Amino acid sequence: MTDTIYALSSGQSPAAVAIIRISGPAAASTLKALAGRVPKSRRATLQRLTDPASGDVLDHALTLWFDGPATATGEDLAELHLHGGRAVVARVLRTLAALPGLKPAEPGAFTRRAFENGRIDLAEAEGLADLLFAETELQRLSAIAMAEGGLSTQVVMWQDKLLGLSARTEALLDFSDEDDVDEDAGAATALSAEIAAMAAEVRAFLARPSGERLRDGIRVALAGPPNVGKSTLLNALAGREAAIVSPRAGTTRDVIEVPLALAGRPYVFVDTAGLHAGSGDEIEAIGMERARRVIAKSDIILWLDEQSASPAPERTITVHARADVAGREVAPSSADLAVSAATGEGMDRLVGMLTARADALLPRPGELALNTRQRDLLADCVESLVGDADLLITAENLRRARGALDRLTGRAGTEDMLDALFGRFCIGK
Ligand SMILES: Nc1nc2c(ncn2[C@@H]2O[C@H](COP(=O)(O)OP(=O)(O)OP(=O)(O)O)[C@@H](O)[C@H]2O)c(=O)[nH]1
Ligand SMILES: [Mg+2]
Repeated sequence: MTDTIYALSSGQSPAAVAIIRISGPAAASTLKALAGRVPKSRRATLQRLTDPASGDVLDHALTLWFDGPATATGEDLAELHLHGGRAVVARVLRTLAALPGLKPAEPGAFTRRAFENGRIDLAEAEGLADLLFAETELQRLSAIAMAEGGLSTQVVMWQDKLLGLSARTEALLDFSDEDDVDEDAGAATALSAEIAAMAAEVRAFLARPSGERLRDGIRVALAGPPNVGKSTLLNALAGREAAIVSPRAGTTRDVIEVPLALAGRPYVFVDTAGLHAGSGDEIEAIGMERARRVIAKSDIILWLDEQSASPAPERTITVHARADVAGREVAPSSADLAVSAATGEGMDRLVGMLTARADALLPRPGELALNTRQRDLLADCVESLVGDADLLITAENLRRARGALDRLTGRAGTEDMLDALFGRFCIGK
């Protein structure tokens, strides 16, 4: 028998309203114990909640009752909309803890139950998780596409197609006509062509920008020689003193990461130690080594040096910094733009250039973006989508491709169905 779980589902108190959710078989008896009766399903009801042990009044709350299984968790579900004071919430949680069959929910337990009860699949659960952590509008749009089942719908279509291809392979195997080898070979070739077409379709989906950049931010390195204004530029972009700035060369030694949204795009700016040829001291050498690693891993490099070329020109915006300083008013042609963190000159243009580069790396608004897990499984699927002259091998390849798609949604539906289907009878026999 499953436990009934409960948790504060709204933000931290104090707040105007606090929502406690209760999901599981004892949700109805819990509501009855607290409010005297279970209100009408799906109708907000004002009820007086009391502690059944002491008779103390807990709160006058709006209660909601959803009878399962057509609920968010797939179970009976109750919501208590309490006054959001700390003591109110603490006392109600304590009262719930004392009731039989109830236990506090682990993180994600409500969503987990929704998955286990078939209300959502894995890809949708991942979308929900992203939605909760979305900080920019772009992240929200992509997460909602995933949570609404955008990827799942696509996967179901591929699963259907694969099932059809599998069934045809099995049929060819069973009906293979030893007298007409040519006809069999022709059918196998046609099948292979269709499998290749499907592989191309999945591969095209894989070519989309990844969801990680959208979720974690585009990594932008601030790099170049010492004392050119890297940290000052970071602070100007961030609008706060994130990094120490000083007239001394070699001020920044370690790597400083600052997550930042600019023009609605998520970034992580990474300030680095100035690079120079001199030996310097040991700590400086370590700092430079770290800077090189940051540069290697960055999506975009803001290279604050027009004398030397960036180590990765294709990912670089060359910045002529400190453009307000006497003698630096004119940017050399090697620079993409001139900026001054002191006067703000060129800052809008810099953000514009970053936005253009970011948009090439990020999914379009509302476009589905795959995370690493989904990407790996789709890659497995593509790898298995190969037709072979030996139909037994083709059948096995298709089975593996189906397995990858099943793992993507966390549902082994098609595999179960095929086992049942092909286990019961054999075509042609
Ligand atoms: N006038 C003017 N001075 C600037 C500007 N940007 C930076 N500076 C000055 O240049 C000096 C070096 O700036 P930093 O931001 O510390 O340079 P950095 O590249 O981070 O230096 P390291 O960390 O030592 O490699 C400081 O004295 C800053 O005040 C600017 O846009 N205008
Ligand atoms: Mg610095």
